[in-house]
Amino acid sequence: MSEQHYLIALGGNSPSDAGAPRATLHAALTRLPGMGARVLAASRMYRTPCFPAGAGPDYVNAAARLAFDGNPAELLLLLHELENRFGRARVQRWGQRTLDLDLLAAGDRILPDRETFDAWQGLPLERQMRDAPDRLILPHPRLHERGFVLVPLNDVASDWVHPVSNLTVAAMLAALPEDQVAEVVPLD
Ligand code: A4P
Ligand code: MG
Repeated sequence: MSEQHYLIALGGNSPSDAGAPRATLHAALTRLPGMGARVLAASRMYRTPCFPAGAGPDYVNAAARLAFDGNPAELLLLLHELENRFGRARVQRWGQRTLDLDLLAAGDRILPDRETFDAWQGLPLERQMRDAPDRLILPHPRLHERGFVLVPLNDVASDWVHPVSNLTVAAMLAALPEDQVAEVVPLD
């Protein structure tokens, strides 16, 4: 398979053996090339309040644009390997984590199909918090509604077009409530 372009999100809100979340995210980005994923662009690091509010410490979030010679499932496996390397324990869904790596998009592909994507995107909040998909959904069904995803993503892929809404990252970000954007604060 020829090289594909991917967008990923990075987040963490508890320390790993690499240090504080910011150091963990840096360490994860540094390891990607050795695993076959070239980092074409990496965003700034941001401090973001935990969502849902009060569920844990602030997060550090970032995003990156990657080139990878493999399919989305292969890249997700690699991301899970990295999560494991930095000691992520899946104790509670949406609980504290040392490193969360989400695949946001693979070009303009919709996976596994439009119907499944629509079902996950339309899920009410309490079901989102309870149920995790057992297969890869792309684009990530929540990316358009999260400041902690869109602000970093705008650093590296402001003109990427969402294949379902046809909106660019910049346009999705402009559609978010101002207070949600203001609470995403660059660390440097
Ligand atoms: N899966 C399906 N589609 C995808 C995809 N596009 N990317 C499957 C990654 N994984 C995908 O994910 C559960 C299952 O979803 C996986 O087995 C995979 O096959 P997970 O990473 O094990 O579980 P999770 O991290 O608890 O769920 P998820 O969906 O990644 O959680 P979210 O929605 O990312 O929420 N607040 C702030 N401020 N910043 C954050 O980064 N993150 C979360 C996690 C909550 N609050 C946050 C943040
Ligand atoms: Mg995840």
